[in-house]
Amino acid sequence: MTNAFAKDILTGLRAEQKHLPSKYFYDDNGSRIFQEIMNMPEYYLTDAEFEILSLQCKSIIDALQFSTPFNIVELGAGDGLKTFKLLEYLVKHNIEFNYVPIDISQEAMDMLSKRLKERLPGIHISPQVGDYFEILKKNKENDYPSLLLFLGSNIGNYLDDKAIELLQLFNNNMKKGDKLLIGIDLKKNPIVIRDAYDDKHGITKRFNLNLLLRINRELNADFRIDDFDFYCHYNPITGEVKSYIISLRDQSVELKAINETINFEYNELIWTELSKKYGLQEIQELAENSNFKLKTNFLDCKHFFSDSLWEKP
Ligand code: AVJ
Repeated sequence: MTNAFAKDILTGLRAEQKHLPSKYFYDDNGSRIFQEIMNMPEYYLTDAEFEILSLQCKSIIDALQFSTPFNIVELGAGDGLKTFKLLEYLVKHNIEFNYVPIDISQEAMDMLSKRLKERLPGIHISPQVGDYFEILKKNKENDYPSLLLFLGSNIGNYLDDKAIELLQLFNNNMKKGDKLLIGIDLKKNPIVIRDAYDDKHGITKRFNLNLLLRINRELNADFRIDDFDFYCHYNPITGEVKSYIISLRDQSVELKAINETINFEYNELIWTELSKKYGLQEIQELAENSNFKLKTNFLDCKHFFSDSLWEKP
């Protein structure tokens, strides 16, 4: 097989229970649709985390108990808007730090450093494009302490075992006393959660179906978008939002670039995403299971979201 994308898509579509990895949502179109999602009033996660980082930046920085200077390493920085208030606080109070945003998109990193240098003159910023762990490994050799940021509830996309595996990898690439601030969406009234993912304007549906358009383009496939729909379900007991694409007909799709045909039954599902919600007790367990010590959960006023501060002991 030529590339990882083709391989992952084919593995998912050939499985008994079809599935597609949500990480492939984010091509240029998908990233734009995700911006639309973040702007929806129903998608409370963005506002909740923005509130925490705006109103509690002093408490968060005090809780680090770092000597200066220190590093702030952000995994998947994107447009960096979430972090702005935190960075602004540090610059305004002349606290010395180096900001290291990491993302897979060179374009996003160029935009981010340009905008930050304009809005926060004097900021030290060293953007990095590429593999998280390569960059974290290098950062471990750095003499100064580091705060890792893994925001936006991105951890919610990982099944339990995978989440622990990822967090242990972060842990292995940190120094004793380094901190991780991790954004985690909390269990809450299930209606609120359902409305955030099953929005009535169909933006989340477009976000999911865009993955089929990406497969059409990159693997020369012939998915007919109108013959598929979107379904998602929140289970308030497990905290799992699961998203699916439904085949509205018995049909077959050709992936011409790799010479494959996939058959879909009437009403067959393709699982596309997990967005897990946690209780506070589960956050404690997640921290322990990945060898961290939980210091503080910083919650928004509605208690919808936590930016949880963990230490490597
Ligand atoms: C970017 C993974 C945090 O799961 O809430 C938004 C992506 N999916 N609406 C999430 C998403 C559907 C989002 N994360």
